[in-house]
Amino acid sequence: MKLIRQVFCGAALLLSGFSGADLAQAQDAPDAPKRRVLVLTDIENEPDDTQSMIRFLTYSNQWDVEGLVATTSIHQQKRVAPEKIKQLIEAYRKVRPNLLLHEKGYPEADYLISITKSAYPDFGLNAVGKGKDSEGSEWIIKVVDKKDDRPVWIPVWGGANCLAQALWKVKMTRSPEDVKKFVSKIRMYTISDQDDTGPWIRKNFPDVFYVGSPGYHAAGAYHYATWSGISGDKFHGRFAGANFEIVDNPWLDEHVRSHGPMGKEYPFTKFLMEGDTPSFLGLINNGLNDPEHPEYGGWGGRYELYTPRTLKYFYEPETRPIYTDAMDEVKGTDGAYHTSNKATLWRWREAFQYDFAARMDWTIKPYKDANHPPKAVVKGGTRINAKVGETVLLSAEGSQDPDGNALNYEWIYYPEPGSYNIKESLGIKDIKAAQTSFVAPKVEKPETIHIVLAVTDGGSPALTRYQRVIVTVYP
Ligand SMILES: [Ca+2]
Ligand SMILES: [Ca+2]
Repeated sequence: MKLIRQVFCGAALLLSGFSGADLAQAQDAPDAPKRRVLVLTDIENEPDDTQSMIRFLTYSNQWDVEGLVATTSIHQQKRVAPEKIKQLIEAYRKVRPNLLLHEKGYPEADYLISITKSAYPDFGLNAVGKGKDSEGSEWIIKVVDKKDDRPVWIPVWGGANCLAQALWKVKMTRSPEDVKKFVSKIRMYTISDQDDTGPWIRKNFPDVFYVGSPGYHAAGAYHYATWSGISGDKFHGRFAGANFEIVDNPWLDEHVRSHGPMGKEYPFTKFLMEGDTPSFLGLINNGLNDPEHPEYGGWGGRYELYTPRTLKYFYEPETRPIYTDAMDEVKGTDGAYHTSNKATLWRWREAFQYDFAARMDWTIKPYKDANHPPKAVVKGGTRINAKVGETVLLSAEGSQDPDGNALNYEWIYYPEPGSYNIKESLGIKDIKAAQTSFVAPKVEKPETIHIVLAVTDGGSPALTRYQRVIVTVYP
């Protein structure tokens, strides 16, 4: 074996262009600060926002949940339904003591009620401008203004007009410098355009960190959207290669609806299971997701920064880059390879569905009768520098499971996010071994290679946690 170099000192980090903050976030240390999250939802327009809110609440210990704002959308133009959010929080109140048997940090139900707010009950830009402030838009301003350097992640499950109003007001009342500061703290993800304010924000606030599959939702943009990879689209055929069974109603009956007070609130799917959930799947702290890098890919899909082409479903030509649809080539359950933006999301479907199923177990079962996720560890760190031809060691030694379950390992070469994105095998010796290696390939200039360690436990349902190794190969 040739010289092995695993470098993770400060100098090497500078060399490879990673800041300390990048590293901390990428490694998702258990004691890393929680992300701040504020949800905008057109809940009650159809059952799927309710489904998404139930999943969201089972993960509420992972984040500092800062707001739950009921909004309008194309599907529900003149009313908002905060009472529905509160109804779901009441179900959560009943199971919170049980959730706390499994993980700490679940917020008090009374706190969640206190941050449930209403947007102005009108459609799109009709609710933006003078006299259109609402408790929702004022709350967004207050949350972003908090003396807290962490960004505010804003998943948008319906129209974006409540956020647009907050931005409008800040722009009308503050100096350009203060507007810039305000905007710099926002990280938004929209489930396509469910009113005309997504395009308005993109045009008027070109600096906003924006992730999504733009296009007019009601005009059928969801045929193309990455987020539809969450559960396929039964009206347009099952997504070839994606596991449909685990997002279909019989599975949800068994693993979700049968589970106590929160399960009882989980409605039957009308169109698509949880079409809004991709907006926060990528914020779950699983070792894979790296929300500041949508181009890395994670449970919520993968998104690259570019100016989207103008489809007929757009309001007007797009003029600025956003993080939007990117393609992955993925081997499906049918054994064939599929290349699409939706595959960037459905490739993780088993993992995120089983994870949710376990959390629904947590709402009703004692610790010993439920499963808990393993901890994935990459020995020696997740940033490696190597020279062409060197053997790079990969070791998951130190990974463990809180239930004492046996662990299965997989080293997934993920070509798309790397600059060295050759699709052929990377030649990892044994992708299922806890310790393995590969030879750094030939490169002409420094190139990055993404390798995801997936550690899956032998519990039921099987749970997976990850670490992402980024190898920089130098000629
Ligand atoms: Ca929605
Ligand atoms: Ca376990």
